[in-house]
This record gives sequence, C-alpha cells and structure tokens, in this order.
Amino acid sequence: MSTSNASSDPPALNNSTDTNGTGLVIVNYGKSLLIEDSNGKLIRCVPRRNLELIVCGDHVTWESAGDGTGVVTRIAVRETVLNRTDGENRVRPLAANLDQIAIVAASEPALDEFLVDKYTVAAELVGVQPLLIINKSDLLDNNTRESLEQRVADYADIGYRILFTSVLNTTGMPELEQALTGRTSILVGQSGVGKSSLIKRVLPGLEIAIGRLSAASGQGRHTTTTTTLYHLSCGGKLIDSPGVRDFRLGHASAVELESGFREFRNYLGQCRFHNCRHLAEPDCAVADAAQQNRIDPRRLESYRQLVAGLS
Ligand SMILES: Nc1nc2c(ncn2[C@@H]2O[C@H](COP(=O)(O)OP(=O)(O)OP(=O)(O)O)[C@@H](O)[C@H]2O)c(=O)[nH]1
Ligand SMILES: [Mg+2]
Ligand SMILES: [Zn+2]
Repeated sequence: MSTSNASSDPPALNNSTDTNGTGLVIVNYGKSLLIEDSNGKLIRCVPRRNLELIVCGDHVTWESAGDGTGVVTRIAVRETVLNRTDGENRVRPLAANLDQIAIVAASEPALDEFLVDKYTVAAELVGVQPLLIINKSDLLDNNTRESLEQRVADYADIGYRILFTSVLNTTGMPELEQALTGRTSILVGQSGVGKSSLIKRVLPGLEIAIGRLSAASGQGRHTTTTTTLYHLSCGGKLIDSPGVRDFRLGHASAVELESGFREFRNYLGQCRFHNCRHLAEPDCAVADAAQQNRIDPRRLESYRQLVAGLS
C-alpha cells in the first residue's frame, strides 16, 4: 500500500526509481506533486509547463529528471472529473477518475442540506453515484437520531444510499468498507465531520492528522489541507479532501441543473412551457409535484437558489 500523509510536507521518497512511464497522481502540493509509478513507488514530480491543473486520481505520463524526481508531460483523458468554481469564478478540477462521491455530514457541525444538495447535483453531473454518510452517529440519542433520519429521508426517497457511521463505536463501518471496495471514491463535506477519521478507520495504522472541533464555535478546523489518494486494502481508492464551508458547482446551465436533481426527471417536459425553469411559471409540473410532496419542496428551493445564482 502506498500512501502519503495528509500534511503539506511531501514525505520522504524512495529514490531508487529512475525511469519513465505512467503514474497515478496521489497528491498535488501546488509546486510539486507525488505520483505513484506502475511499481507502486512514489516519485516527486513537477508538471511540464502549459499542462492544465493536475489533480488527485489523474493518470499521467512522466519522464525522469535524472535525480530521482520526474516531470509530468501528459495527463491522460479523464473518465470523470469533479469540478468546482473558485473564488475568482474559475472552474477548477478537484479530483479525477472518480466513480463515487461520498458526501460526509454529521450532527456536529450541523447538517447543511443545501451543501449536500450541491454535492448530489455535482455527482449527477459527473455521472457517478453519491453516497451520503452521516458520521458521528454515536453522538445521537433517540430523539436527535429520529429527527436527523427524517431530515435525510428525502435523499433515500430519491434513491441515494445513506449510511450512518461512527468512528468511535464502529457503527456502519463494515457497510462503508463494502461500499468503497473496488471503487475510486472521494470523501467531501464540511470541515470537522470526520472524513479523515473515517479514512483512518478503514486504513488502520495510517497517521492522518485529526483535528479537534473548536468547542467555542462548533466549527471544525481545516485540518486536511491537501486532497490525497489512499489505497484501500480491500481494493479501491479513497480520496480525502479538505473540508469546505461552501461548495460552488462547476459552471452548469439551468438545463444541467434541473437534470442534476434526479427526482425532477419524471416531471421534466410536462410543464406548460417547454423552456419552463420551474421558478414561478404557471402550470409547472415540477412545482406541482413539490406542492403535492412528490418532490421535496426543500430540494426545489435548492434548485431555485442555484438557478438564481446563474444570473
Ligand atoms: N464523536 C465522534 N467524533 C468523531 C467521529 N469522527 C470524527 N470525530 C471527531 O471529529 C473531529 C474532526 O474529525 P476529522 O476527521 O478531522 O474531520 P474532517 O472532516 O477530516 O475535517 P477537515 O479535514 O477539516 O475537513 C475530530 O475531533 C474527530 O475525533 C465520530 O464518529 N464520532
Ligand atoms: Mg480531514
Ligand atoms: Zn416547470
């Protein structure tokens, strides 16, 4: 198993590899990146100029620089890519060649459904399954558990899998491992929900920096600073990513957004206006479905908020 720690300092390298070839990107530190060659060795590389941003999960071609380090010369075509929009309105890739997006939430920090919605839309647009993980289930009593279950029930109705997990009492861990087996998954979500702790659980012995929630604010500290790929012993790859306050989808049109809400699909094409945006138009099949609770009105509100953000 080759991994690297989650701090921003590149780990010590095995310098015995000195060839060219293909590699898998384990982490991009900014100025340098670590790739894993076909023998599982880690090689520190720099990207050749003019390459687009290289991300975790990318398959690349590299050339030896002759000193144990390498130069990445090419990025293989990505099967999938998870994008976000950054503060300067640029669409940036976060990770590539994923086949599952595991959205991690918890009761602390409080569940942010709009954030979860944005990640489910991102997963739909990427074309991969979202898995919703409600971690820290050990913190729930009967009442809080019931209310949280109710809040996430609509995601189950849509068809998304929900796993309640606890790193402390290992609830849901066998199911989580099974869901991760044989796939490339990324853990995303707010800071402090326990993404790195979950990785540490499924990869015992791995030293991952685990932060403490600030007691005062109830906000998690940003303990994970780089997106990092780990190999699971059960087969499969798991990518840890830094926690977020917010997630802005990569650029998506209104039509893409409506198809990103899977449960709307039954109603699309049934509105009075063929170009209905499901905002305030008359005879809107999507709005009618929400009124009858066949669509969660809260999810329609999320969609409307995202469409409003387009203008
Ligand atoms: N009670 C309880 N605490 C947990 C659980 N999982 C994680 N924690 C605690 O939650 C805090 C944050 O955990 P991390 O794993 O660092 O969270 P993270 O999502 O990786 O945070 P970022 O790296 O900042 O995005 C730590 O103090 C963990 O010990 C759990 O299942 N139950
Ligand atoms: Mg973390
Ligand atoms: Zn409509």
